[in-house]
Formats: sequence, structure tokens, C-alpha cells
Amino acid sequence: MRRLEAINTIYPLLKDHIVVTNMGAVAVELYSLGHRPNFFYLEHSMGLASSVGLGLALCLPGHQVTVLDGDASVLMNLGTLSTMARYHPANLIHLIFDNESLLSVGGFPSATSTGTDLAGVAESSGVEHVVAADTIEDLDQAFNAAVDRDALSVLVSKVEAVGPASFAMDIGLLENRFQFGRFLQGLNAG
Ligand SMILES: Cc1ncc(C[n+]2csc(CCOP(=O)(O)OP(=O)(O)O)c2C)c(N)n1
Ligand SMILES: [Mg+2]
Repeated sequence: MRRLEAINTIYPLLKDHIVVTNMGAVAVELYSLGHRPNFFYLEHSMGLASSVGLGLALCLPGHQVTVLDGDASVLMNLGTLSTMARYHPANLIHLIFDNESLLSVGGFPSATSTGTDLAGVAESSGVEHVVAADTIEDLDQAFNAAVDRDALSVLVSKVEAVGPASFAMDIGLLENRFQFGRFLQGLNAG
């Protein structure tokens, strides 16, 4: 499965979520499907999209938060899974796209290419609902179930190591930061 196709499948639901993405390819791909003020592309801070998403989910329990992450980024912050399991916010979905590669910096193999099983790590970390969904149909079903579940879900999807042709995004880092911040402030005011 291609990640762009996978994101496109869940995009109608993402439109209503607070979404935090990993940097690089996944950010560009979500952006290419249509930017929204509730989308935050966490640039540079590799491994921390899930930590930002966890913080937002805990602070905004009335809103669904979805993190779109990458295998190598999760691998360099594995403690995020045990912290998530410990606080298990019911409104958090952590979707990890595992292309077995550090694709956005040239395509070096990550440890999932040599056997590390991120779904297994999430389960061993204490996350109750972990689903491996490697086809569009399975991801569609797993993501919808996660939204309906009202419990922390970690989804791991194997995807092809294919990214966008260009990494250019017509939104500045600071523009995204301020727009997203105002969106969150609006939620609090409402
Ligand atoms: C702390 C840190 N180290 C390295 C980088 C450079 N870097 C940016 S994206 C990336 C690879 C991310 O891999 P993955 O999370 O699997 O996502 P993919 O690119 O495969 O979609 C790296 C090494 C960075 N931004 N920050
Ligand atoms: Mg990767």
C-alpha cells in the first residue's frame, strides 16, 4: 500500500481531528490532499510528533487527536509508547506508517527492515488496542474502529518506501505554528 493512498482513505475523518504529523514525506502528502487549520506538521523534531499529540490529547480530552508518524521517528523515541500506555488518553490515535526506511532523508533502512516489530513494541509497552493494518481495506476498518472505540489506539501500517516527488510545501513553519495555535485557542473559547 502507498502511504498517500492510505492517508487519502482516512482524510475525510482527519478533517475533523486535531492532526499532528511527523516531518518530511508524510507531512507533504497530507498537505497535498488539502491543508486545514487543525493540521500541524511538526518539522525537524524527529520522534516527537507522538509526544506533542499525547500532550494535546491530555489537554483537550473533548477532541480527537490523530498522530501520523514514521517508523524511524518512533524508533528514536520508543519511550513515547510506554508514556502513552501509562496515560492512555481515550481521544488519541497514533498511526505509524512503517516503510522500513528513513525515506525523507534519502531512504536508509530502519530497524523495522531487520525485524523490529513496532506493533509488538506498542503491545509490550502496555497499549491495549494495537492493530497492524497493511492494506487499504484493513486500515480503513481499523481507523474507523479506532475513532469509534473511545480508547487509545496504536495502528501500524506497512507502506511502500515511496514519497512525494517534491518536498516543497506552500506553508511556512511559523505560519502553520500560529494558525494551528489559533485553531486550538478557538476550541478552548468554544
Ligand atoms: C533529531 C533529528 N535527527 C534527524 C533528522 C533528519 N531527518 C528528518 S526526516 C528523517 C527520517 C524520518 O524517517 P521516518 O520517521 O521513518 O519517516 P519517513 O521519512 O520514512 O516517512 C530524518 C533522519 C531530524 N529532522 N531530526
Ligand atoms: Mg520511514
